[in-house]
Amino acid sequence: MIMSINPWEDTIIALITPAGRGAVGVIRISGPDTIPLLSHVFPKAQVNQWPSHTPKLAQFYAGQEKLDEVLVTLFRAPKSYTREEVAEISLHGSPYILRQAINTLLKAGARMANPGEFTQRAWLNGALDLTQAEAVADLIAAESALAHKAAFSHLKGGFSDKLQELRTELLTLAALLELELDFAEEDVEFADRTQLLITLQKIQTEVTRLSNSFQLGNAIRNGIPTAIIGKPNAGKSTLLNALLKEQKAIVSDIPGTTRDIIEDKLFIGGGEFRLMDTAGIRATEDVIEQAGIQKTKEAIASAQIILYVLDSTQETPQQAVIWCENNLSFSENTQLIILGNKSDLLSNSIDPDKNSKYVYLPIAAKTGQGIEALLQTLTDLAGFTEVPDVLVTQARHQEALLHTTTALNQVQLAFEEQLPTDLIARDLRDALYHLGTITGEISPDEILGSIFSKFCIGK
Ligand SMILES: Nc1nc2c(ncn2[C@@H]2O[C@H](COP(=O)(O)OP(=O)(O)O)[C@@H](O)[C@H]2O)c(=O)[nH]1
Ligand SMILES: [Mg+2]
Repeated sequence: MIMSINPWEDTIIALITPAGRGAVGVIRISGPDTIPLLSHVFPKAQVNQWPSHTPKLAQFYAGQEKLDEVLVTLFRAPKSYTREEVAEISLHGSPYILRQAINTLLKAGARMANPGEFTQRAWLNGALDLTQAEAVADLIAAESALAHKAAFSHLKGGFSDKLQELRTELLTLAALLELELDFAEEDVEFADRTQLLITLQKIQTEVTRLSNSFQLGNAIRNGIPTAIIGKPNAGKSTLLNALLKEQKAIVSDIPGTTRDIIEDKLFIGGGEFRLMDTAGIRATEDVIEQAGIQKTKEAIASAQIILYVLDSTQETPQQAVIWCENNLSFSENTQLIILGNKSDLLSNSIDPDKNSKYVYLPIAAKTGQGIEALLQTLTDLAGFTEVPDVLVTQARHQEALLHTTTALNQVQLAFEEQLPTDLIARDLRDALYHLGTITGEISPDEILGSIFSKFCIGK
């Protein structure tokens, strides 16, 4: 039995490839006992002499049983993902082999890693900051090109660098004010207040820009919930199928066919739309259909984009708008698009209301007419065509930025009302604190450090 000296610095293992049968299954080990554990399962090898970052062919022993011939790579601390001793063993991906291998390592003293524990260790050991650690999970979860790009940019420190810039500027401000406090008795004003205000406003603008980018960032990270609604038989399910280019939902001329919400993901313009085909809204005695209509209402409440499909032979765009305004309660961030479906059945095209604030598009879901225009409209509305380099994708970051803004507004107010320096400095520290929680590097000593490094007071 191998035991670690510090129980909190134990050695963790996990299968890091998907569970089940595969050509290869990879087990990762991280912690101080990595090399003893390897020596235990590779008794015939000179593990101690293995060079770092170099795959080795070796015989894996589960006790007396020669279990598998594997490739194993040792990553010596601190040049590893977690900065600890790490090894990755590529075994044949048989559930039996992988189970036996894990059991052998556990019996030899390793512990099963908790979810995210490798990345947590990487963060604790300073290999990543918090936003980068969060980006690891996002990168793995990313399904669209834009979600991937945003996560990868965060992982590479794009967001951290931006925050660091803001932090440095705030620290300079704070340092100037703290300096004044140190010389409080002498009643000196080191920092020109007008200049400070200009710097402050620049930072405020930047923090606001970042926090405003969350709407797009969130849409990119989680996809845009998009509800397809309308009266029974308008052609909602036909539209879902046309957008997805597959027969996902049952289409029929019997009203009330769709009851459960039918969901699928649509990837266009690099982004993701979470389409929800819903039960047509009407008064009905059918309890199952009623339940479906209830679900439709929930889908509408959760939607960011609503596609109202109307049967152009039955309903005009104006009637649809009136119905929507009377029956839907959507927030100002919800976009409504009116789709005049079955336009193939009309002899004359319909003139939409030019003064309407809603987008109107004539389509024929059955023939595909107008679908391209709809896809383009969706991409434009989503903002997927103009994505800034740095954007906020997580609610936690957005929340911290809002707290930062509140604190910065306090600072501005304090400046304007010429409040005592110590009060301004306190609000500034508040702003720094909230900004620091994003990357996880809050330490008030930094302010002191900044004074000494920049002004060489030496006292
Ligand atoms: N001519 C024509 N028929 C359509 C069009 N879209 C749907 N339909 C028909 O309208 C009926 C109802 O369609 P469905 O998609 O099930 O409507 P839903 O109840 O809104 O989901 C079906 O018979 C479809 O084939 C269209 O663009 N043109
Ligand atoms: Mg339907």
